[in-house]
Amino acid sequence: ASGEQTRLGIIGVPFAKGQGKQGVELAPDLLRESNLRQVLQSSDERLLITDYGNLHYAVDETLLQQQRQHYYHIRNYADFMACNLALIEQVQVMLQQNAQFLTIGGDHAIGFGSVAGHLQHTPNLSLVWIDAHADINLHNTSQSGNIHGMPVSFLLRELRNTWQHAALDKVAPNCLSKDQLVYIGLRDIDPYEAFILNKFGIRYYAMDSIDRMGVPKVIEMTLDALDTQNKIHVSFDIDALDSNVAPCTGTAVRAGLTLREGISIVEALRDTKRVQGMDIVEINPKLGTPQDVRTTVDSALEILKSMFGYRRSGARHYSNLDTGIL
Ligand code: NNH
Ligand code: MN
Ligand code: MN
Ligand code: MN
Repeated sequence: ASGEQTRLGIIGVPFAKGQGKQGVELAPDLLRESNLRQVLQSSDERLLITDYGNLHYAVDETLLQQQRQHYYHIRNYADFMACNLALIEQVQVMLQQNAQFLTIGGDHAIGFGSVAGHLQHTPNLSLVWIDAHADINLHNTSQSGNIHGMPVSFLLRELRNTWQHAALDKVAPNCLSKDQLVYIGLRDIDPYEAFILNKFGIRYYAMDSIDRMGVPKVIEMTLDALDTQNKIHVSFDIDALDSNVAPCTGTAVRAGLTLREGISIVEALRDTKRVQGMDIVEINPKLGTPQDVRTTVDSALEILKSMFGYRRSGARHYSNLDTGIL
C-alpha cells in the first residue's frame, strides 16, 4: 500500500501577536496532545504524516525600522512580518517534501505567510477563507489595529500597493487574484471591509446567503468560481463555526456555521482532490471552561478529519481489512 500514500506535513505556528488575547499560541501543542496525528491517521491509513514542530522566528532591525517609520499605528508589525517570512519558507519546504500541508495557528495573522508560501510553490492558487470575519482590513482602515484582521489584504494583487513599505514584491512576489478568492461564513464585516469587498467584486457567502441558499448551493457556486486547474488553499478560522460548538476563540460571533455545515463544506472541498494546503486558526484554550475547551478542540478535530480523509458515509480503504472474514 506504500505506493498510494499521500504525504501531509504539519507545522505549528504559536503566534498570538495578531490580536490582544493570550492563549491562541497554545493551540498547536493542545491539538497534538488531543491526538491529532492518531485521529488523522485513523481517518485515512494512506496518510503519511510528518510533524515539523513549531515555527520559530527572529525579528530583525529592518523590520523594527519599518514598524517605527510606517506601521507604528498597528500592533506588532515587525513580529507579524518576521513570523510570516519564516512561515513562507517553511511552507515551501513542506510542499517540496509533501503533497499537502496543514498550518496550525496561532491567530489568523499567519494566514498571510501560509497562503503566501503556498503561492510561491504554486502560483496558480485558489483560496477559500472560512471565517466569521473578512480579515481584509488595511493598516489605515482597521478599527482595532490587530493584524489578524488584515492578512487577506497582503495577498490580493489589487490591495498589495496599500502595503507599499512592506517590500511584498521581494518577500512574497506571487499574489492571489481576487476572482480566485471565496469567503464562506461571514457575519461580522467592518464597514471599510464591506466597501473593499464590494469595490473589487470579491465573492463572499455570508451567513445570510447560507440561510437563503443552503450549504450545497454555496459550495456549488464556490467551486464554479474557482479555476479547476488550480490547487486550493483552505484557511479555516474556528470562529466561522457557531460559538456553541467553538466557544474558545478570541472574537466569537453567534449564529455561525453548525458543525455539520462546517464538515459538509470541508468534505466538498476535499472531494475536489485539489486542496493542497489548510490552516486551522484562532483556537484559544485560555478562554472558557475546560468543557468549552474540549468542545472547541473536538470540533476542530472533526473539521480536520473531514479534510484529510474521514468519510461519514463509511467509504474508506480496505487494504488492512481484507483478512479473510468473508
Ligand atoms: N474585523 C475585526 C478587526 O479587524 C475583527 C477580526 N477578528 C477576527 N478575524 N477574528 O477573523 O479587528
Ligand atoms: Mn510539490
Ligand atoms: Mn480570521
Ligand atoms: Mn474570525
